[in-house]
Amino acid sequence: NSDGDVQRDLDVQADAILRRCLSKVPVAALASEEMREAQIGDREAKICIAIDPLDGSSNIDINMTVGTIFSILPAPDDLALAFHQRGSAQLAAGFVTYGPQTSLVLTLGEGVDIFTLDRKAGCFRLARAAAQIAETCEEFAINASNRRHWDSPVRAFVDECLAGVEGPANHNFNMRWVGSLVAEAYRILTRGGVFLYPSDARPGYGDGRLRLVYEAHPMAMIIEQAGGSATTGRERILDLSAQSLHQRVPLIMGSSNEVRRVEELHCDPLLVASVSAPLFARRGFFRL
Ligand code: AFP
Repeated sequence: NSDGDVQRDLDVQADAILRRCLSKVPVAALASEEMREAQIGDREAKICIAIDPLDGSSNIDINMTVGTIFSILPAPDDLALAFHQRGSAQLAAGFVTYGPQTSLVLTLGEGVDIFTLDRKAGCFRLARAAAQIAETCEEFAINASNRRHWDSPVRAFVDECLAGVEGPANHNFNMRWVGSLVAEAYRILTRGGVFLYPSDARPGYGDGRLRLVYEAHPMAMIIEQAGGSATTGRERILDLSAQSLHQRVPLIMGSSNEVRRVEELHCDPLLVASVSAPLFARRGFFRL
């Protein structure tokens, strides 16, 4: 696509299906991961929509859960500013997972409800009302192969998770990494957890991998509406507004206690040093 991602047939087909459906309802402006620019539609309409038509599409060949993410915003007077609004301006957000169940996760700003598709009846049935994320968690999700590229606060947080009950966290963690944001988010809504896709030192990953407008903003609204938190490590995701449509942003989201710990480590270099020092001494790389 325009931002350099490998496009798969299903990415393009999902985008076409969604745009065809959305052409039948009043939408003032539509933005998609698969479109270079936003499209202006019905100028009298009251909403603008941003979509990631098929998130996780690198998992299609391995039959792993993928999904559609959407963000619904108010239509500003100047539609050129439609997708430069703060995340907190969103009217609604949601995602659909195509996995063992086809589920719709939806917030209209008053909590998060989860629906499951009933194919026979051709409708989504309410499976879980007012989903809540546990305040603390025992599961973290990060692509650990990038450890050498992370900033020290992220490395310190993951080291604390790995130290488990023997470290400052005082409890053990399990680890998951699906490579599909919608699957990670659904798991966090189901049993808590913290997801990290931070910025890292790889070329092009200075702001991480995930897009602000149609991935991080909608996910942040959902996670906060379910009692969790979503941050870059330094700033609340919903306080941010995009300068460009496909702008990337570091995303740490999930159980509020663990997200708060990541923020503490980002704001306090001395804390990072105190956490990291014992690990170095134990490993013996550097005698302190
Ligand atoms: P694709 O849509 O290209 O599969 O990317 C999915 C994604 O944006 C997000 O859903 C995953 O959490 C993340 O990428 C996985 O990225 P890595 O492959 O770098 O772990």
